[in-house]
Amino acid sequence: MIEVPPAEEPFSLDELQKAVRNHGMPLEALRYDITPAGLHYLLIHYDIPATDGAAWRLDIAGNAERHLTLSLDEIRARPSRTLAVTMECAGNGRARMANRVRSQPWLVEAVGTAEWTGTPLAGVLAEAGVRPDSVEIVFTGVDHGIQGEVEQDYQRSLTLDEAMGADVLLAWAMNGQPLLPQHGAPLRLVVPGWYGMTSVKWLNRIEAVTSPFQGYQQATAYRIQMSEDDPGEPLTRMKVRALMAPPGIAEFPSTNRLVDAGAIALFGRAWSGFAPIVRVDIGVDGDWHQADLGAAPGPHAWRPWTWTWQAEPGERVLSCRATDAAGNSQPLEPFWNLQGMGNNYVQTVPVRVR
Ligand SMILES: Nc1nc2c(c(=O)[nH]1)N[C@H]1C(S)=C(S)[C@@H](COP(=O)(O)O)O[C@H]1N2
Ligand SMILES: [Mo]
Repeated sequence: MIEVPPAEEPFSLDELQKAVRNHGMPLEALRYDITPAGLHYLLIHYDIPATDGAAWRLDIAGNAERHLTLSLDEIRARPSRTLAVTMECAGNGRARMANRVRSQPWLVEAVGTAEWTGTPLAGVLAEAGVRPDSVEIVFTGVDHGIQGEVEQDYQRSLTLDEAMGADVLLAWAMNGQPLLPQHGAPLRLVVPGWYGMTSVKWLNRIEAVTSPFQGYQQATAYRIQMSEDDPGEPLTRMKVRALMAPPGIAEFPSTNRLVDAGAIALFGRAWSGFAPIVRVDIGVDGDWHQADLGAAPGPHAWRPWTWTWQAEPGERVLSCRATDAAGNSQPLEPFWNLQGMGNNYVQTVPVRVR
């Protein structure tokens, strides 16, 4: 059952424990095209499992001509690609929602962009001879735990069409280094454009199935539901979003920012899993100005934006709002849904100008 705390309830120790284990990307790291691995956000449901690259095997089974068992060396010997991929947690933004669910309490930092190196999943599925009447491919990680009173391996599925996409990778490297334990060593799935839950870490089993997968992380979690009885809509691709690097200097331990009056070079990044970013607007106390866009480090990665603010003394609220080529833009307020998913509301940054 999903627990919904009342509106003004303070954060619980369970939420604090989740927040310290699963850190966000400090927003000053928006300066990097590719997020250094240690600054990339992290989301782990259960425990980081013990995996040993030498003993580890990947099984490919189910509705296929051949059952394959591959070692890490055999996978690394396959054709490889490196893609810059922006990844965001579907629960990003949850913490600002009134009546929030007790889960990972993200503000807005659950994002990062890494260069993932791996072999296209499609080649491995073809080698196994996945039969065309397969409707989905199920991915299983070795991590195991309990969620919603269901004991489970971490599992997600993709339709056969999505799984055969040329850019879906079985990745063994992040930013040119072997995967770190917390990011899924020795092998993970990377599904560009989708919210992070799809990119199964510590991957050790792939199975072709002939009916839609009904596992917990697919059928119960990661859905936009309005009540417990509402089956809801599944989260898939990342909704459009822009973020701003915090201007000026920080005031520890509050989140306040202090800047000197005059020209301030604001910058940040924007992404969407649906279409390229075509526009970012910067708000100053509710007046909007169009930012300049730079080049994304790749077709699946965020696009940088810049804008020069003539800061005048006083208390100001900055914001940024992205629009993609499909015409999607961000809402100004968080919207309530049971699990607090897909909350791509506009970020606001209070700043004191002196
Ligand atoms: N096996 C496994 N894979 C997983 C998870 C997990 O808990 N277990 N978390 C998922 C979620 S919800 C997200 S947002 C991404 C986070 O990837 P990262 O920690 O490398 O940033 O991993 C996904 N893959
Ligand atoms: Mo996530």
